[in-house]
Amino acid sequence: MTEPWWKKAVVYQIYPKSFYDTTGNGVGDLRGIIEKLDYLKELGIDVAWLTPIYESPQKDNGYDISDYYKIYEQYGTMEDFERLLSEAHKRDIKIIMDIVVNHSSTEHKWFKEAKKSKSSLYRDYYIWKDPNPDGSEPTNWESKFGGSAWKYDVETGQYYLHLFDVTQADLNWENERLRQEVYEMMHYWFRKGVDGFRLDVINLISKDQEFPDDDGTVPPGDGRKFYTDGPRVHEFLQEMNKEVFSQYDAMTVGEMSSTTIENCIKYSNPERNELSMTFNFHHLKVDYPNGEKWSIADFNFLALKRILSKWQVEMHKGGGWNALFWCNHDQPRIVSRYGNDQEYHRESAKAMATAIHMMQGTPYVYQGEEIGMTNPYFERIEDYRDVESLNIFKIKKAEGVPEAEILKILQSKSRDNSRTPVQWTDEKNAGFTSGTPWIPVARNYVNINAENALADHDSVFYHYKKLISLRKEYEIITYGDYELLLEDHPEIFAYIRNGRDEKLLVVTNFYAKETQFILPDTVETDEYEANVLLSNYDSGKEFRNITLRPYESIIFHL
Ligand code: TEU
Repeated sequence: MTEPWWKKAVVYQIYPKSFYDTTGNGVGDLRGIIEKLDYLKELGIDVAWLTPIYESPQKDNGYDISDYYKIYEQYGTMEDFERLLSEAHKRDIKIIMDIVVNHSSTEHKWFKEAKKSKSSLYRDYYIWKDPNPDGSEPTNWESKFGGSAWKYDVETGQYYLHLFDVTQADLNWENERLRQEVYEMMHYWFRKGVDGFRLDVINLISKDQEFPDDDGTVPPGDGRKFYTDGPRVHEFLQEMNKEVFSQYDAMTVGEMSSTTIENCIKYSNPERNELSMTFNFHHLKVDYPNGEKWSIADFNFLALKRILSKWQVEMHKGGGWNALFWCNHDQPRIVSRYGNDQEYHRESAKAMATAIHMMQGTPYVYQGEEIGMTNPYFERIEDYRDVESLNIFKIKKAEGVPEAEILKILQSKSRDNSRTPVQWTDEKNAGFTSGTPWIPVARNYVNINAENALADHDSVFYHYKKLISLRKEYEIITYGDYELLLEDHPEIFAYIRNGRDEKLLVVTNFYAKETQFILPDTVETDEYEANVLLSNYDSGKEFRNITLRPYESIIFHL
């Protein structure tokens, strides 16, 4: 059986709002993406994932969809989208769309109809519950954006569920008609020629119909809610695969909020006919002390290595497939988070990339990551746009937390850290727009921008380009098994990828100080010199005992 095309693909995530604006309205658009397709081709990526571009009131920047069949007017027209698809395909770049079917916007016609009356044909497309006898919310569930997950509707005297913002009403997947509407919509986009979907919080769509209170038994550790990976989630995904995905040569990736390895093996093992692969976030919570995102803490390096390695080994063993990533539109920039965005900016940006790109799975590059874009370090709450960040600011302020302290936390953890405009040039607004950008540009765009990167062959850009090309050249990156080395070393992340008659030794110093790498005796090799496939310094061929410079990262081929 031929292997699916996406096992060797590298995906580039585009957050259209911040990618490139061609109209001067300060918001990125589809024509802007078309203009940058040659840049993406130069990088060598195979797939572009567009975060939601559908009609939306933009309360959550498009993750609140009010019409699944229309393009958000500030991004352009359906003709623009069809041209984008055609121009991307001409360059052998596939396009996957972001689909949000755990919830819709409360501006969606389904919800507007549902809200009118309990007997509405659309009422059961959503989750409505009577108040408790004392008038309180049906359960003690909390929204992931803070506050209760229930909103009372005076007109019909019931609450509706919203696991995210109050304007994002959860859809009722128990309703078969709703499910068929979703499948028909997916066919619509496949018939247009899209190559797959990223499915937003898809492991939340099945709720326990008893609607039990959260009794706190689920450890708070990683923000896991007991409504995660619900009772019928695999059944629904197998139905979705049978009704839709199985009819196309599609790539599908599920965003799995606070899930488990066992579930991700089930979601992505091809024998189960659910999804191609899964995003999990455990490696991006090692700077959440006691699972608390809204705090400031150094990342736990040993936990990071342990988690990434556990997922590599278990998913390989279970026949699952990982999406590999450091960044996305919800996460801070990795060079500011686990790297060093000051003295060792370039070395650490390259080191982070190498560490994750040589693993087994499909790598994702988030817009701007390929040039080492950093967090913007906003100093005023007025610069923030993210609904989650603004909600948290209000909640913490009401708790009496000093504003300066909240701003420090947002500088570290806000989703806006990754949503500032892509830095194309050192011109005004980083060449992103001729107007006023919807969110401020990070001040370091004068040095960190794509134009400079393309002109500098030692830039982060060309390091990513090389990593992407290595994946095409060396089968071992796709199929080799994985073994963590030096598990307890306080600075070094080292692993081996074992092929039939070859090895890849990937060694990274995660800190700004020299450290000694000594190859463990457990690694069987007769070689004393290795080929260096890629390094962020001028590393030599010696690999058994080497002094690693700050953030030195080397790929040895044995
Ligand atoms: O994210 C799911 C989600 O929970 C993340 O937003 C993140 O875990 C959250 O910030 C917790 O701190 C998806 C989308 O990626 C995100 O942009 C949307 O806001 C969210 O779903 C709702 O659609």
